[in-house]
Amino acid sequence: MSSDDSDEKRHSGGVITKPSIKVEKPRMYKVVLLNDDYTPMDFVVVVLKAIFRHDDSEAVQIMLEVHNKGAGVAGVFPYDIAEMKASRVHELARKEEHPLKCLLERE
Ligand code: TYC
Repeated sequence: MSSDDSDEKRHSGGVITKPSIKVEKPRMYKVVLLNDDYTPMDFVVVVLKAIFRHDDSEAVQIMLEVHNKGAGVAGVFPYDIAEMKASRVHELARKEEHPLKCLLERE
């Protein structure tokens, strides 16, 4: 590329214009964990640590929020990652025969 046709250097009437390259920010999705009466609290904490990389105190806090309010946000991610984490939650829960569920909510 020659030095005078790059986006950064293009200008009109002495005014430097913004580069015309469009960079969309990804839509973000909350993974919302749902309460139930049967999944053990310890298991929910393990899930929040293993799948959402929360530390022990964050994981306990989120688990208690879900337990007390009915739902709570485990994390916020671009769609593909949110979908993958929700699948891993359901897979782990099914394996251990717990009814734990989560859903995605667009931010
Ligand atoms: N309510 C469950 C219990 O009392 C604990 C629980 C917390 C279950 C969060 C699901 O997403 C959940 N054992």
